[in-house]
Amino acid sequence: MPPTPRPDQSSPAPVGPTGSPETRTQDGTFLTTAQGVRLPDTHHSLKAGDRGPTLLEDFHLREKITHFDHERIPERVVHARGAAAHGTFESYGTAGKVTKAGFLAEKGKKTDVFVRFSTVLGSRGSADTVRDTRGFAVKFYTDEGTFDLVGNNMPVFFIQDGIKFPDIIHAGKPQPDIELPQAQSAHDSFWDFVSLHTEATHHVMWNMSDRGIPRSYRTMEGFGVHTFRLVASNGDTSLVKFHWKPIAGVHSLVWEEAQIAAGVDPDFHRRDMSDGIKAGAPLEYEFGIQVMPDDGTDTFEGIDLLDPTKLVPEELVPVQPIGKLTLDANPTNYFAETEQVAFHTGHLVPGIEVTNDPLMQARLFSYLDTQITRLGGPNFAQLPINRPHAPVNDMLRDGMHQTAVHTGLAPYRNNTVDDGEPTDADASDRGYVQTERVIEGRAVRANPASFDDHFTQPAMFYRSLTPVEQDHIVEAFTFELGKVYEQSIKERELAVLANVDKDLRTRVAAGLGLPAPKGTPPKDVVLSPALSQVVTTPGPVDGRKIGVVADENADLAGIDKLRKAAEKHGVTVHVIAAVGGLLGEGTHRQVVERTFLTVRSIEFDAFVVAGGTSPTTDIKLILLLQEAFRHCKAVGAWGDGLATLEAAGIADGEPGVVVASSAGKSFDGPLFAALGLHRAWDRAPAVMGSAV
Ligand code: HDD
Repeated sequence: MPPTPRPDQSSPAPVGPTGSPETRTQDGTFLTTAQGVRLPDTHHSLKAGDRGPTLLEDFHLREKITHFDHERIPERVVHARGAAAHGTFESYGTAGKVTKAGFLAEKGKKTDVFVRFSTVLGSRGSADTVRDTRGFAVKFYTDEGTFDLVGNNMPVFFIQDGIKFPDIIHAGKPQPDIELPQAQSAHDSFWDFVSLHTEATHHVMWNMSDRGIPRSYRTMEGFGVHTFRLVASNGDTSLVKFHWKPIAGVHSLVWEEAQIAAGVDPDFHRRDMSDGIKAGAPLEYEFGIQVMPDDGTDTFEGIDLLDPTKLVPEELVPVQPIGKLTLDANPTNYFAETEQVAFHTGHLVPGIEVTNDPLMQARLFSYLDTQITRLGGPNFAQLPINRPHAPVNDMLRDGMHQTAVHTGLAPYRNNTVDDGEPTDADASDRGYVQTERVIEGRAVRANPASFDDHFTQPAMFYRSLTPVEQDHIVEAFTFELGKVYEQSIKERELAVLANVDKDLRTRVAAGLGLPAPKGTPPKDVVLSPALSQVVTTPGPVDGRKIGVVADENADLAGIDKLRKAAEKHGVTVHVIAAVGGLLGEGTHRQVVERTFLTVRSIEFDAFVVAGGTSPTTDIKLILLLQEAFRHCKAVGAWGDGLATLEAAGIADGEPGVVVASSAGKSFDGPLFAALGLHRAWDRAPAVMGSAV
């Protein structure tokens, strides 16, 4: 299915003499120059004889090469690696009580969106599955102007004041001498920084948890991180935290999968998103808010709402659903859309305002500034992907890459020359009128004392997780610190962990072979079970993939039965065999999509051996099944397909192993249930070994 082209975001299109901006299709008859001159040949430069030197007069050669030389723009200084999709946000109308923002307040109102997911540290060509925070940036093209919610898949941030952002990023990016490592934090400078700046501890805990290696964008939560101020139509204000809850549930890779994927399929996440969209399984999330009173204290139940290293537990303030986001169209052109999209925390609409969070305040400066370098000047809002869908009537003029041909004589206010227009919009005209707030105080470079508690919430996070999730955190810390050269940095980080949790410190220290330092971890921490992502009842399986192992003797009709049932659940089924080509003939003929040589277990969420498949001792297949089993994925077989599982040492009766005598409901039901649990974690102690 070809990607659905989206409208060209053309509402207030900069109109040129020849009309509105064009979507350049590549299906015209003749190749032309950029000036529209038809070309006879683009394979041979103009030369003095077929063995002679090239002539400077070859304007086509010079235009083609010059343009090519300038094809790259500076990559984003952070979040360079990203993938995006178009979609729609539909409001439930439930936020109408707390905000006048039309796209949230009006029930059923639909708003176009463009969402870009990203990693933070890696460059544009780095792998998707590295351990890192993921960006979750949403551009809402509302009819009151564009609102950007530039969030992450973790609810807290490394630092409390934006002035430290260059420092944490310099520490996290590859070393300046030999530029390594790429796209990850397992190096001395990162751990040096975070062990010295203990406010980073909470975010580091999230990074070292399974949240740092999401299964897909579809199974990733999103957070606005900061506290925002919402303004209702009667002027009442409240403080909120924004959340994106994936309908498919929150799920992650296991670390070994993430590492394998980085080599086998560095595009793992972007491929998953675009394949899913093409297969008709859109990515879906519920938008939600936690609402706290705006009582002038900027705190709630002892939590400083201006401190971006703190979250508000959902048990304390439940997330209220206010709308649904559906991503159902891939970009038409990566560069034009995904690369050139410009997010800015200052793109706000009436009804949504900022708070004094010092991280947020710095961001309000940084995003606009960075686009000017990245996109070559101040007119980036005229790029099709950045054009608001609300009418634009600004007085911004000229500048690099000006594509609008503005009319009028008076780009200033007040004027009489252009009949006094444009005019000011007050709140009743849906103008953005900032809510008055009292700001007074001494100019100081200081944090409030409440910012000093760096350990209670990291302890809450660790202790609220299940044992298997805690094991993963221990392993991640041990892995990352194990890559650090400087002993003193490892010891300092262990001292930090000693102030979070005794068990965590002891196990990581044991893994590193270092003494466990003393600390004062917080006691009596109130837990938040909502932080765990392990599910005990099956969730949705849309977008998941099942690999079916088969050969020419396999029950091909059974594979079709499974495929039919899978389609109803938004799941795709792919046949894997020893060699490529077709299996069988007639209606149940199967196309082999992967061979034992081209498949890796990370591609699939479950593996099944079709009945009738002859048992094989092919080592590649055995390793494939064992790998899936080791990663706690659902595996299964019907009929005598079981023999192949047994050859790989996988027995009927193990957790997450689905076996039935034939294809059909008795097999599909338990298989989709196992898939809906994401992993058979009960198997973990036996197959993954215990963490330290
Ligand atoms: Fe940032 C990009 C998220 C703090 C400065 N940031 C960027 C993107 C995301 C975030 C998702 C990628 C947007 C895209 O897809 O184009 N950033 C966050 C979150 C933060 C945060 C959730 C903390 C809560 N960022 C932050 C601070 C600063 C920046 C404190 C600077 C003071 N961020 C930038 C930037 C980037 C950026 C340098 C790089 C490219 C861009 O903006 O457009 O301006």
